[in-house]
Amino acid sequence: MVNGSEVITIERFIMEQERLYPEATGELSNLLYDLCLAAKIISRHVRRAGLSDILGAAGAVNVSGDLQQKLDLFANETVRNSVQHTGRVCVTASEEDPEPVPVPPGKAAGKYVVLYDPLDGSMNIDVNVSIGTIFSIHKRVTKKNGTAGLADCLQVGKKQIAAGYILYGSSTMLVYTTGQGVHGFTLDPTIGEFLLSHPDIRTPPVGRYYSVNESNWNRWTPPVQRVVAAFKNGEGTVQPKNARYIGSLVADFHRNLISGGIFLYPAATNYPQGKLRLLYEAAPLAFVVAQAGGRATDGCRPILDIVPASLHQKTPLVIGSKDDVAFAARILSTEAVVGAK
Ligand code: AHM
Ligand code: MG
Repeated sequence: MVNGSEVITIERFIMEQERLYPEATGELSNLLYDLCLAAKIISRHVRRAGLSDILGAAGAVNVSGDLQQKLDLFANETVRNSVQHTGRVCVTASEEDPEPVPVPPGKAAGKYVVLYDPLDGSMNIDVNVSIGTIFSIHKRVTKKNGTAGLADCLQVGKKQIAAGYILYGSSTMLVYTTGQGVHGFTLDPTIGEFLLSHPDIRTPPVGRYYSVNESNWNRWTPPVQRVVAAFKNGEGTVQPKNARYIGSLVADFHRNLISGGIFLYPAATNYPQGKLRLLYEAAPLAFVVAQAGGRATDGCRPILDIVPASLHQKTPLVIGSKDDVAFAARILSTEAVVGAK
């Protein structure tokens, strides 16, 4: 925790982590700083959202059919511009771009791939509720001398090099992992620095909360209904939990990460593959939660084991405290098989 004058900036923290790896070139550290810069710029805009003419829909519809908000577009460009011109990244892919965006010809292409959801929970922008940015970093897999593209983006979650999110909540926080635990930083707006506030986050094995959009009840399969009913009313060793649902994945996930809980966005008749996207929502948060001692599944497989087939692929998502996710996975995988017979 930050106390008195002993503050640890994110820059110092990342540098100290890097020193643990003599072979590190510093490129990943610099890429993380690039993302910090994007976070600060987006945060500044989010904080001024009610004051400037940036509220409301931009009028376009993205590849998932959502109405794009102006802040979504701003955040999308901001992240891309922050990482694409430094020679550390070869391609980016975002919820708001239909195709991967390689670094422009003539610019140096680096060894990293950045996938991101620029502004998650965007329907909450206009009502002043927490929103976030999610990012996932992979290493390039295509040859250095060609143009990077889709093949670099379609990588299994367990190959992520780093992942994290920025939460624009009552304060702005950046939480990330490089596979060495999960660390959280809070932006001090008076000095413009992210300061270490939550070192080595561990999520409780059993959560206090369950988070799901229960208005979808009649669209769920019986196994999903049984799981949600168990978290609501208790079943066997599962104690009843408190319900909390913000409708911004980052915010719901963050609360559950810190306090313990389970977030579910299962498949439903209106979302046969689930609603959330594998590459830039589910997989990065699955990496974070795994590093904090939690779990994530689509009901049958660990999220980190799913091999993506397309850029904007959706997945059912059950994520959070490990015992709660294990309970859900047990019912979802066995009852789904019984139901299919
Ligand atoms: P998006 O805002 O990036 O499109 O993300 C989708 C959001 C998630 O943040 C959230 O968990 C979910 O959609 C809420 O969906 P619903 O309104 O169906 O409960
Ligand atoms: Mg999203």
